[in-house]
Amino acid sequence: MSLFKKIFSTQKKETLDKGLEKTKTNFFSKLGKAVAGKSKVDDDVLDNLEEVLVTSDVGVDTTLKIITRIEARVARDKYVGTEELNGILREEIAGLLSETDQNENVGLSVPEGKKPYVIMVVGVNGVGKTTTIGKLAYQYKKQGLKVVLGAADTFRAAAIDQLQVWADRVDVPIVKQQMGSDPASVAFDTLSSAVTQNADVVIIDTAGRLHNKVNLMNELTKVKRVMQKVVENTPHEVLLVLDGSTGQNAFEQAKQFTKATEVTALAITKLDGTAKGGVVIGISDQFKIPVKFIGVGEGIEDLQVFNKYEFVDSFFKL
Ligand SMILES: Nc1nc2c(ncn2[C@@H]2O[C@H](COP(=O)(O)OP(=O)(O)OP(=O)(O)O)[C@@H](O)[C@H]2O)c(=O)[nH]1
Ligand SMILES: [Mg+2]
Repeated sequence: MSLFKKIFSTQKKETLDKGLEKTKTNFFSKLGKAVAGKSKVDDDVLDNLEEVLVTSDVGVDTTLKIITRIEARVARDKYVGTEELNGILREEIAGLLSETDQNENVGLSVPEGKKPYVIMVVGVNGVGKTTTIGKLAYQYKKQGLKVVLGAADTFRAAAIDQLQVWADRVDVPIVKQQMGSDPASVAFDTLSSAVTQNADVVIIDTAGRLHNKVNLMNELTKVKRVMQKVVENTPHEVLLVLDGSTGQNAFEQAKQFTKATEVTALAITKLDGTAKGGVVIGISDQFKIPVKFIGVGEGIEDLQVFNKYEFVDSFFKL
């Protein structure tokens, strides 16, 4: 491994460790209480542990799977001391996630033969779509790729302005129209412009209002259909952004969106400053769609390619 890569990954790890601080403090203080006065992992401790996991936003179904694994282990090993619980939890959660169907994460690599590679970003309002697009554009540009942004969230003038701010910050071109214009038309223009400019990556921002879910989903379908008139089989990626700080709500949004429209990847934002980071474990376990990115801050560098093992490692590092 080159020195550069090493420095980068150490930094990445530190940011992740720091981002997960609140989640960890909360989780381990509850875990401490769950085993207080107990030397052995027994039914009481397992009951308490179940509560700790559920209240840490891991989700009921994933919690039950984890408890079942630990029960089996306790039955097998006869005596398991509570001081071992931490290590066991870590192993069993890593084991559980290794069984998920998700492909190994290819993160920021752009598949061959897809030029421009088109990513459509969806999600309800305020989850961090525009910010994630800015951070992604930065990462792709850093790799030497030519990026074009499309402001297809035409619902509010501010939405277009915000994307413009990111385009300026990253120094990449943006295609936009006035507020209220047809998002599909913006997407069409963006792809056409990207083709003309011989761009490598196109990222399309979309509106996320759910007050009329049917309309929103119809709109997304229309945007996709129009894109295909310019570049076939696009978008290549539909990235659903979820706000990790909303815990179980993020779960619900993932369920609703994946039912209503085709989603190919997930990004979970705002893991810094929340105690609900356990939701990443539940979402990784419950959805067949891979979590590709996590947001660990508001800065341009604060988007990480998600790696479930690194995540578990950070989570359990005291
Ligand atoms: N702490 C933190 N804040 C984030 C992160 N990602 C986004 N935010 C903040 O969340 C707020 C909303 O982000 P936006 O990117 O505007 O969200 P959006 O989904 O585009 O919102 P709408 O355009 O209103 O639908 C902003 O203040 C961002 O700075 C993150 O990973 N960590
Ligand atoms: Mg936005």
